[in-house]
Amino acid sequence: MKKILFSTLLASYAGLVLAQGIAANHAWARFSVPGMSSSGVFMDLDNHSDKDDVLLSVSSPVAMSGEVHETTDVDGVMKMRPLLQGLPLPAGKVTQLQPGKMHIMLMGLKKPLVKGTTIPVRLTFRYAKPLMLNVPVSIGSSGSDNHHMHH
Ligand SMILES: [Cu+2]
Repeated sequence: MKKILFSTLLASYAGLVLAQGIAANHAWARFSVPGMSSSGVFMDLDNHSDKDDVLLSVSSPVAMSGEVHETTDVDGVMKMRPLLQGLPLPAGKVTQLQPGKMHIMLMGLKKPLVKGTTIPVRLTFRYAKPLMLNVPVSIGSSGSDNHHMHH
């Protein structure tokens, strides 16, 4: 829990972006090093409309594709798998994308994500207008979150 709060603090300057009922707060992307093919993007998605929505797809010019993942514990090993139906965003609720939980994965990175830079990320919803975010790249928490994750 402490780690997650720290990550949120690091990313807090990402600010608030509104688009027809969905706001993305505290967005950040985990830095990557050469050779890493994927990295995570985390944020709070606030659906302050009165209609349930779904995050359908994610894309960024820095990656071949984007996926929404959930993390499950399979016999003590954390595994990630894509949410093929998209990520439900219940009306009036904040849905948190966090390391070790649900998250966005940028797959097939075209270049390393460099700390201190920002990357464009586009979110497409079932009802709300697409969101274009400039997501800051950060080291996040200790970096240990990913050690037990396997695709
Ligand atoms: Cu993942």
